[in-house]
Amino acid sequence: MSALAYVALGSNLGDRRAHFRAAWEGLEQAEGVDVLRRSPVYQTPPVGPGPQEDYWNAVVEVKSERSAEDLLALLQALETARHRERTVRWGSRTLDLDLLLYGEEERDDPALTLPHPHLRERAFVLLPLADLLPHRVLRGRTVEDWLARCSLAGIVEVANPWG
Ligand code: A4P
Ligand code: MG
Repeated sequence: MSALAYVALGSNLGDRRAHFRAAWEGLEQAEGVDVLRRSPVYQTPPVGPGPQEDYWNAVVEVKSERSAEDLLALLQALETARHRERTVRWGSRTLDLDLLLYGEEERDDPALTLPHPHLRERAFVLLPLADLLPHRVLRGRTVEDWLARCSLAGIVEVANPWG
């Protein structure tokens, strides 16, 4: 059994390019994960408390032979490898890897909610997801329809982000 899964990357602390590259390489090298496509990278104004740097955000499409739990465990290990510290909720972070979608799976477990709980309201995830999967339906609307309801103020594409 394998599933198409979508992973959101976010970073606003330290060397964002290096964190993104490490995430990309970590996924490429992981057993049971095939990286298929990556979205453009966007620089996005922070959503959350206090003064924070702008984020880089992107979405990566993978084919996963791993279960959803195993894939999340891999993402958390890759975050930890970039010295991610969990202090302030929605605060600055070196690297945030969220599992947005895992096949068609839906579940409400707080340890792993699918689709990702905030997916439908956040331009910083919907924009890169719409680049890869515009027509996927979430709760009665397509990804691009959800995106059309969000403000894109302050969001710009990063030139040559992986270079
Ligand atoms: N968890 C449950 N479901 C999932 C899932 N589908 N994917 C649990 C990943 N994790 C999931 O996550 C907290 C808990 O969520 C974990 O224990 C996991 O089991 P976390 O990564 O430790 O904490 P967090 O990221 O600080 O919290 P949260 O609520 O996930 O924050 P978000 O939603 O990731 O938001 N502004 C911009 N512009 N760009 C950003 O990327 N990111 C955030 C963080 C805030 N503002 C931002 C951005
Ligand atoms: Mg997170």
